[in-house]
Amino acid sequence: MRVTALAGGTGAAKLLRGLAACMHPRDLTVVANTGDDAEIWGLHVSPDLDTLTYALTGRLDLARGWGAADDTFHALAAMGTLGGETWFRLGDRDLATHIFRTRALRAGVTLTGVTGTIGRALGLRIRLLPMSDDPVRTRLQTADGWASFQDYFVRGRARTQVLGIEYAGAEKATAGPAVLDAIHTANAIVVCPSNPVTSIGPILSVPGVREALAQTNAIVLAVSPIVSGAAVSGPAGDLMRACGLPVAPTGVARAYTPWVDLLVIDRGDAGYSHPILELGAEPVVGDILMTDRESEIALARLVLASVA
Ligand code: FO1
Repeated sequence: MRVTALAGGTGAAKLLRGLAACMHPRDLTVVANTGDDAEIWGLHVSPDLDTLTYALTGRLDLARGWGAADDTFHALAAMGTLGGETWFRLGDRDLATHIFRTRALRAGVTLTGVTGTIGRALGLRIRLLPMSDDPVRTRLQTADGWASFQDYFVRGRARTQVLGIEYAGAEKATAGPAVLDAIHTANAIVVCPSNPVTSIGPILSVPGVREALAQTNAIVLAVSPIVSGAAVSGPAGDLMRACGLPVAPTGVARAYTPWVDLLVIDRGDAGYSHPILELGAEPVVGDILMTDRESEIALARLVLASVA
């Protein structure tokens, strides 16, 4: 079975680790969010691409959920001594990835191309595709004006109330060269339990992606990132509220209708099954919290059994 997943960073990485353990990695394509990408110290940082690459090659710092394991922060400290910016913590090992990517982009290589090169060098066995080679940037409107995602999330610690969201550049962007084909030719599409607004939303904003999801013959399954009325991690709850979506599995269903076929929800949220059906998706009830490798694999098995 060929599976194409839509993914953000940390939450997605857990399910993808499970899927990669349950199927031939060659049959797994991941379309990743690049709406969080930022320029830090003049370098192109792609947090979700790197989180997924590190997680699927055993290099992720599991405690933080981002950056490389066993990293040090000597360059960051030196930057601080110089009076440079240190609010976005780039580790020393991680820095090599950003320098390598930035040099390739400046030499004219596409983001898809350099993501493939980095993945091959690190032993990544699945196919990882940025959603677009063009800049699409998630921006959040607060009382102080518009902020980039990393300004809101890391610098501002996601504490400011969000009034609006935009995906700047989306209308002019083209989907990555293999992205639409990966949606059309898959047997199943898996929307990872990522933030519907700032992780999956940017992917959906790329022209052609929603249409491909609506037209594909693949069965489309999403896993809810909301359990018991709150996001499993991160600011998904606040951001869904800001978009007028209920912070509940029904809010996730609303974000993904009319193209989602199945929505996997937590056992404790089984009471939402009927409203989900009314929204046009079929609920699948299971244990969806991934706290260790076994639960990642168990959820991956449930996902694969549901789409089979
Ligand atoms: N998240 C933080 O909360 N603080 C950081 O200093 C930080 C640095 C960082 C460096 C590289 C990288 O790839 C990710 C990093 N993140 C950091 C994570 C991050 O930006 C977000 O988790 C994602 O954008 C959300 O998917």
